[in-house]
Amino acid sequence: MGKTILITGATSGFGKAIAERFAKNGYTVCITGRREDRLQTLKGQLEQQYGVSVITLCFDVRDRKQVEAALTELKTQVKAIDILVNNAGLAAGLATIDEGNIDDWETMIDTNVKGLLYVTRQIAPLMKAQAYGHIINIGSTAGKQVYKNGNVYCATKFAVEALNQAMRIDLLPYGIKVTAINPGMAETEFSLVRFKGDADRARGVYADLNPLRAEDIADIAWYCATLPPHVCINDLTVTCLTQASGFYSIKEAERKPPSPPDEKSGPCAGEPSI
Ligand code: NDP
Ligand code: 8X3
Repeated sequence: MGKTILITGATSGFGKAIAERFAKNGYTVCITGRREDRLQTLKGQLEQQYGVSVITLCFDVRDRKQVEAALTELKTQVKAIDILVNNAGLAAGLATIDEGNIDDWETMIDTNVKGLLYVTRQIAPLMKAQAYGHIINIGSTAGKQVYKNGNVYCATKFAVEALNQAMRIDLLPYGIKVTAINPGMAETEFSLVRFKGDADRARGVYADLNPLRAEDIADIAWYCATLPPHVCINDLTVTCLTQASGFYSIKEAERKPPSPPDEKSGPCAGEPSI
C-alpha cells in the first residue's frame, strides 16, 4: 500500500520542498497552509509531474477549530498517515525584549507552539492506533542557542525542542519515530515574513553566506524517513558551512584560504619542533 505524508506549511520553503521530494518518491501528499491558490498550484504540479494523489487542506494552524475540522475530514480520506511533518511556522520581528511587538509574540507562540500541538493532538492518536508512524518536528538552531533580539522566536523553538523530546518519550511504546530537524539559516520566505515584506533586508540576512536551501532540508527529511525500521534520529542539527551555531556565522569572504605549502608541512603552532 502506498504511503501518506502530511506536511504543515507546504505553500513555500521547507514544506513545499519536502512535499516535492516525497511526491517524487510516490507518496500520497497532504499539504496544508493558508494560501489556497498556492496549495492548488502545487497540487496540480505534483499530480501532473509524479502521478501521485495530493490532498490540500487550507487552514490556519493557530485556529484550533479549523485544525480539528480539517484533520477530522482528512482522516476520512486516508487509511493511514505514515509521516507528519510539523513545519508551519514563522518568525515575526527582531527586537529587544523591552521593545518587542506583543502581537508578533502572540503570532509566533500561537503558530510555532500551539499550532504544532493542535496538529499533533489530532494525528498522534491515529499513529498510536496504527502502532507506527513518524513525526518530524522542524525546530531550529534558534531552539539550541538564543541569539540577540531572537528572544520569543527562540523561545518557541526551545519549546519545539522540549515537545520533540516529550513526544519521543510518550510515543515510545507505540513504535512511532519522533525526529527534530533543526536547521540553521536557510533562504526561504522566512526572512521576508520576519521583516514583513522588506525584501532587501531579507536578502541581506543571507548575503555572501551560501545558506542552506529548502531542498537540503527535504533531503534530510527523506534520509530520516527512510532509515531502517529500528533506527530513529531523535535530533539533528544542520547548518550551512559558514554557520557554526545559532549565533556564530561568518561570510564566505571571511573563510581562510589554504596555507602556503611550507607553513602547511611545518609543525603546528604550540607543538615542539623535534
Ligand atoms: P517559509 O516562510 O518559506 O514557509 C513557512 C510555511 O509555514 C508556509 O507554507 C506558510 O504557509 C506556513 N505557515 C505560517 N504560518 C501559518 C499558519 N498560521 N497556519 C498555517 N500555515 C502557516 O519559511 P520556512 O520554510 O523557512 O519555514 C518553515 C519552518 O522552518 C518554520 O517552522 C521555521 O521556523 C523553520 N525554520 C526556518 C529556518 C530558515 O532559516 N528558513 C531555519 C530553521 C527553522 P501560509 O503562509 O500559506 O499559511
Ligand atoms: C531560523 C534560523 O537563525 O534565522 O530558525 O533564527 S534563524
